[in-house]
Formats: sequence, structure tokens, C-alpha cells
Amino acid sequence: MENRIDVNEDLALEEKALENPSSEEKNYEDEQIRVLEGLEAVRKRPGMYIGTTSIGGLHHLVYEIVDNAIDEVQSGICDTVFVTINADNSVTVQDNGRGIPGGINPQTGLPTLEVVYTKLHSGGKFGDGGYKVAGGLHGVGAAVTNALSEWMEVETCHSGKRYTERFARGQVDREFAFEGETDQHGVKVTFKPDPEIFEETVFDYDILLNRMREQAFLNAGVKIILSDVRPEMERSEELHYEGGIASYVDYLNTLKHCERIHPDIIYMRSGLDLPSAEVAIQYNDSYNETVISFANSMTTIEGGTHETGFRAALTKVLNDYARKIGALKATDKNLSGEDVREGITAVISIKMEDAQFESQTKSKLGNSEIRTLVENLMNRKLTEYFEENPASGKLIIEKALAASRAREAARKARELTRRKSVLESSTLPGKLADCQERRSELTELYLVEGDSAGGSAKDGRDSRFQAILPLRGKVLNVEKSRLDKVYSNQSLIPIIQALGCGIGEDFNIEKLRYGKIIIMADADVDGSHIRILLLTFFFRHMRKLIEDGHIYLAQPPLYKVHRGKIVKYAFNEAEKDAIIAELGGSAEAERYKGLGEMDPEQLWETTMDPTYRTLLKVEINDAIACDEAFSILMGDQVEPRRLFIEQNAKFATNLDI
Ligand code: 1YM
Repeated sequence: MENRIDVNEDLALEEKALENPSSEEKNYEDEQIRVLEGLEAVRKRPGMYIGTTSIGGLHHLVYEIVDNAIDEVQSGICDTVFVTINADNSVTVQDNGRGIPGGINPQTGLPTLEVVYTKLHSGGKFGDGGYKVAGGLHGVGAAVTNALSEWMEVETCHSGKRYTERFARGQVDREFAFEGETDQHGVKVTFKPDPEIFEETVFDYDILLNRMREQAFLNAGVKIILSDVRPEMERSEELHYEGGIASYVDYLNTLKHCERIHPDIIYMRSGLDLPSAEVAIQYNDSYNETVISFANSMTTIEGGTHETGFRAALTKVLNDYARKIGALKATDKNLSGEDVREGITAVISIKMEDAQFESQTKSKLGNSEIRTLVENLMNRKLTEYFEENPASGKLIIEKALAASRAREAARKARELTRRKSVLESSTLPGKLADCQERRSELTELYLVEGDSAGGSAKDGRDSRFQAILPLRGKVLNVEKSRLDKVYSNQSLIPIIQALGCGIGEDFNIEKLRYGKIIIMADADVDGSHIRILLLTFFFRHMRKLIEDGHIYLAQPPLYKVHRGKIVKYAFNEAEKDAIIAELGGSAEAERYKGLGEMDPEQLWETTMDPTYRTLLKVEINDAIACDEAFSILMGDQVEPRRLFIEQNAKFATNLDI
């Protein structure tokens, strides 16, 4: 049950909030004028510092401390970082760098360590006037983590001396103290997140693992040893990649389980002076593009100037080379950006002082000089690579040409269908039972497996705002199909038409005709198959629908439990048992074999009525993991799929794919 999201409850709350601004909001203005001192500000508005107080924010606490250790790695002094989840759900981060100096900070008269952990000094570090290029909060991260921790203990070994200090909710709890001589050096921090702040205080090893692995790839050579010592959860991994982002590309291509087009990974980097740029590329035989970018070791999910430079240079260099070797003739059209990126896996990492981030989520790099930096680097080095590796060069150009031909065929297919006005937003599929409401934020489209369930759904729905599209036959597996197939596929065309937002180059979310798109399929193997086929389609071709939270899975009940005239529904085994117990001895449970068995009223009551139903919202928590899952599950290699299903079988009830 925890996995269900009752969307209507959320909506109701939102509406209430709009009607009468909460008292909290009214106070906000007062607080803006009042100058909040020190860490109180962080505890009052944690979201402003770590984004959220849910599970993401919890893990952010660790990243902030690790960032300081990684900074020390980048200055070349430290090579090992330990990250340990302790039995009491506290976390220890330890490095073997110089250690924080044991002296007194002249500006404040406080121990330097205390300043680092309790003051929201802005800008760079204040040790030696150096700057900070690791991600995070410009050197105030450690203080933020401290403020949001129930307690924190810091130990520093610097210049042969060991010091400690302890904090509670950001306040000094045990004074800074000299503990004795030592031959060690480095910093060790242990903290326990404050349950007063966080909704969730149990760390997830896999979330930390992903981030630590990313950091290990981005900082070639560093060893990060991640351990979980909680009873029954013991695990440990050493993350260490001498090849840096080239190893990252290799890793990503291994996850994708497809063939590499050329054996080597193309690696380019500018000089070591800042700003610096690094790019690694390798093509595979899939039709997808995986380009991930970083600025100062932080993911830039929305891209930005470094990605723009990358794309511009890639298109130019490949076209120049294709013409040079005669693969493109004088009269041929240029390869498009999409052509040259089909099947590419690339990692771009830039480091600079004063990185500027744009957009709401601050995950888009804005510095214009970086575009030129990456573009020039690639124009030079990628051209050089092709000259030195003509065999690989030829294979890459052939892949792009194949993509270009497929795109041309897709364009023709689309034009053909467009002429027949099949994909035009004004035409609706014959099978669609549309709703009356026109404001898309209020409407729902049910994609229903099978005609009989479709019939029940049509009769049971509230036609004011619910539309039904029954799906006939198997949905196309887009993972194994090029665009031309997708655009002309008879199972997908009605969906594309009903949604009204177009596809590919024509995609326009503004034209989306429904606020919620709800996949309603049986709880059996065939239903699971349809669900995953539809999700693959949305993920590969209309990802924005998932990103913007439009895609949902309906949750039909598994059992009908009745005693005499009393009927109740159960969504899992435990609920069924509870209801039988509640109704007493002669209650009987019937298992639904499919949606088609339910009559319209039952379907409405259990699965479609917004006051009763529960919907599962589809989210992309980790795009790379999703990419992997879809490549493995829907690709054409059997062994990785078998392994994946075996390893993920325990999640099957959650994911149900
Ligand atoms: C487990 C977390 O914080 N390591 C760490 C932090 C610092 C230094 C070394 C360091 C930096 C500098 C000079 C400098 C920090 N020092 C400061 C401050 N690991 C962890 N390792 N000497 C030591 O940047 O100039 C802040 S963080 F302020 F003292 F310089």
C-alpha cells in the first residue's frame, strides 16, 4: 500500500492551499525582512539549502560532506574516501587528506573547524584563498549537514595533531579539543540526520552507491569505499576507476547490453587549467542516445552550454569527415544532429570557477564561454581522432548514414500518414470514447487492454472528464524498431492521435489533450507485457509525458470478497485476509482473472472512481537505471534479460513490469 499514491488526495490538498494561503505563507514575508542568523536559517528553510526534506534531501547530507573530501582529492593530496552507513543509521565519511587545520580563525576568534561546520560563510573556502570546484553549496555544505543533523562528531588529524568537536543540531555540544599527537592525517565526520527535519531517516545504500560511483568516475583514480554495516544489510564496494569518464562510458555501454560499433573509447580533454573540459564517446548499435553532462561534478540534467558545444562540434566534425572520405557526396544533404547521435554514449565533464546555473531546478549550465571551450576541444581532437583511426571513423559514419536513411523513411511515412491526416491532432481515432471536458488539466485518458474491458470502462466511466481508448492487439516493441516503424504502427497511431501532442520533431506538450494518461491492464503476465510495452514507448518517444507526471498505472483489485450482500475489494493478499476476517467466517473471496470480468459498476467503483481508486504515478528516478532496464527488458539479448528479471524479481510487485 505504501507505494500507492492517492492522486486525488494530493489534488484536494493543493486546491485547499490555493483557496486560503496557510499561516506559514503569511509569516514568510516577516521572515524575509528578519535577518536569520547562522544555522537557524537552514533549519527553518531546509528546502532552500538541500532542495527537499524527503529521501533525496536525506542523501544530500552525505554528498555535502563527501564533496569536501573530493575537493581534497582534487587538490591532489587525498586518494581514499570511506563512506559508511553505521548500525544506528548515522553515516561516517573519512578521507586521508591534509585534515582541517587545528588553529583559530582570526576573523571570528573561533576554531577553524567550528567555523567550517557552523558558519554560512559565502563564496569559496577561506583557508588559503583557494576556490572550490566540487559541486554542492560552495563550501557551506558541511555547515548545512551539521544544522540538519541530530548530532555530528568531527575529528581532524592535521600536522601531527588530533582534534575533535561535537555538535547537536548545529550547536556546539562538546568544545573543540586537542586530543593528542598522531601520525595520521585527514578528516572523519559522523552525523545522524535529524528526524525533526526529515520525513525519512533511513539511508538507502543503492542511492549512495549511484552517487559514489558517479564521483569515482568523475575523479579518476580516487578510491571510494562504500560500506553498509547495518545488521542484515552488510555490503561493501570499492569504487575506483583509473580511466575516469572513459571508464564511465564503458560502464554505461556495458549496462546497455548492446554491441559497441568501434572498440575504442574516444577521449578528449583540454588542458588542466580552469576552465577545463573532458569528453568521452563510444557508439553502440542501439537507436538511443545517452549523453550525460556534469559541471563541477554535479549532474546537469537539463544540459546547457557544454552540451550545446558538444552537439554543434559532433555534427560539424562528422559531416566534414563524411564528406572527406566520400561517404557524403557533394549533392547529399548533411547528416542531422539526431543522425550523428543515434547510438552514442557520451559523458561530458567541465570544471570552472563561478559556474552559473539556469532553470528552475538549477541543473542547466549557463556560462557561454563553455560552449566555445567544448566546441573547440572537440573540433580539434575529434577530427584528429578520425584521421588517426579511419577504421572506427568509417563505422561511425556508416551508423550515422543508416540513421539518416531511417529518418528519411520515417519522414516519408509520417508525411504519408499526415496526408491521410492520421497523426494530425484534429483527427481522433475511431475507437476513442472521448470526454466532454476540454480543459486538459481536468481530463483523463484510460488506455485499456482489450475490447471487453474497454466496453466496461466506457459504460462505467464518468464521461464528463474520463475518455477511454481500448487497445487492440499487441503494442509494438519500440526498443527493437526504428522511427519509420513506430510512426506507421497500427497499435500506436490511435494513441498518438488521441493524445494529440504529436511525436518526434512534431511533439508539443501544449497540445496534450489529457492531464492524466492511465494505463489500465490486467494484473497478469499479458497485462504486465502491455504495461511495459506502453512505458517503453512513452520513455523512448514521449519522455516528457513521464517527466511531467502525466503517466499513471491503474490499480485494479485482485479479489472480490463478499458475504451475503456485502461486497468489498482487496488489492493484495493481506487485504483479502483482513477483509475475510472482518466479514467473518462465511465470507468468500473470488480472484479476478481480468478486468473484463468486472461489470461497469464494479470497474468504476474499484478502479476509476477518483474518490476510491488509487493510481500509481510513473516516475523516472534515475534515468540511467531506466535506460538500462528498458534496454535489457525490451532488447534482443536473452541472457541479460533473464538475469535482470531474476535479480529484480523481488521488486516485481512494486514495478509490475
Ligand atoms: C570527510 C570530509 O572535509 N576534508 C577536508 C576539508 C578541508 C581540508 C582538507 C583543507 C582545505 C584547505 C586547507 C583549503 C577543509 N578545510 C577548510 C578550511 N572531509 C573533509 N580536507 N587545508 C585543509 O581548502 O585551503 C574547509 S574544508 F576552511 F579550513 F580551509
